[in-house]
Amino acid sequence: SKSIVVALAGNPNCGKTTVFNNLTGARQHVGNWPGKTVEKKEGRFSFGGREIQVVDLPGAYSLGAYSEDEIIARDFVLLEKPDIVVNVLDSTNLERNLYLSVQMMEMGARVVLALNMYDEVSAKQIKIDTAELSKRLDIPVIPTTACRKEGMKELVTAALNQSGSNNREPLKIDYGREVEAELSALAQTIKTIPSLADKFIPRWLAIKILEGDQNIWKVIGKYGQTGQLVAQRDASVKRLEDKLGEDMASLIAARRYQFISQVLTGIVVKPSSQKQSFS
Ligand code: GDP
Ligand code: K
Ligand code: MG
Repeated sequence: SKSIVVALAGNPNCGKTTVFNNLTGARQHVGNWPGKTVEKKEGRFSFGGREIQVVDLPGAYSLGAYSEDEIIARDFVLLEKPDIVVNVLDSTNLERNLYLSVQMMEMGARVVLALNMYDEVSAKQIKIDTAELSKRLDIPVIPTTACRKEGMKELVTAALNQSGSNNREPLKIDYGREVEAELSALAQTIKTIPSLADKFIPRWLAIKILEGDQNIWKVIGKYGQTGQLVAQRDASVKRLEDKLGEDMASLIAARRYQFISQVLTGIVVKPSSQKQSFS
């Protein structure tokens, strides 16, 4: 059977390469991303009779087109469609790290969360209800301490289980009534362009277009005509910005953070809230 492709994604310095090294050991190949100077690390390992190919993606805080690293990470998940994205997070900073996660979930990727740096969470006596987080996001959440090789087996097991599951529904964040109406209309147009609708989640593409991600037009241009979409987008943005008085990129980012904040409510318990008395 063909090997399973696992992409490691996450913010810079969250422990992706440490996880990559733990999994692949000496079975690594280091090269460059095609046409880029950014290093590409690939490796292989087998687990439970399955052959797994791992790609260590460049660090990214978001999937906008703010850096070459983000574009490489986004294009790999979007266009190469790995079977699984193992999203490595710094558990001490979940709010910020989940910003990337929710975008990959909106894109329709099959995501497994590795809550890495879990040793630091434990050392600070912080408690994270990983089971509840998993339930709320409807994806596996595995605590890991990659520098001690802890949680690796559980992580790979969760990834393999997910790779065999049915296609998942992309995450839907509620962007508010007015934005949702324009998103539906844009997604509707995208659905009439088969070369785009076959390749991308229409709603995700509509969000990127409304966000004003300039790089996305290059991606779209490879698969379909952009003329009609550009005109519709301009009209949509004008209507929304007149009505809401806020630029779309800021509004969409704020809604994502609001969603994350709701998801994390009651999940992370810091020791300051467990008062002690020494009298
Ligand atoms: P990357 O930028 O995401 O590839 O992160 P690296 O794998 O290069 O790790 C960044 C730093 O974090 C290195 O110094 C690692 O040794 C360290 N690190 C990785 N995993 C853990 C962990 O679970 N706990 C702690 N405390 N440090 C870790
Ligand atoms: K690093
Ligand atoms: Mg790295």
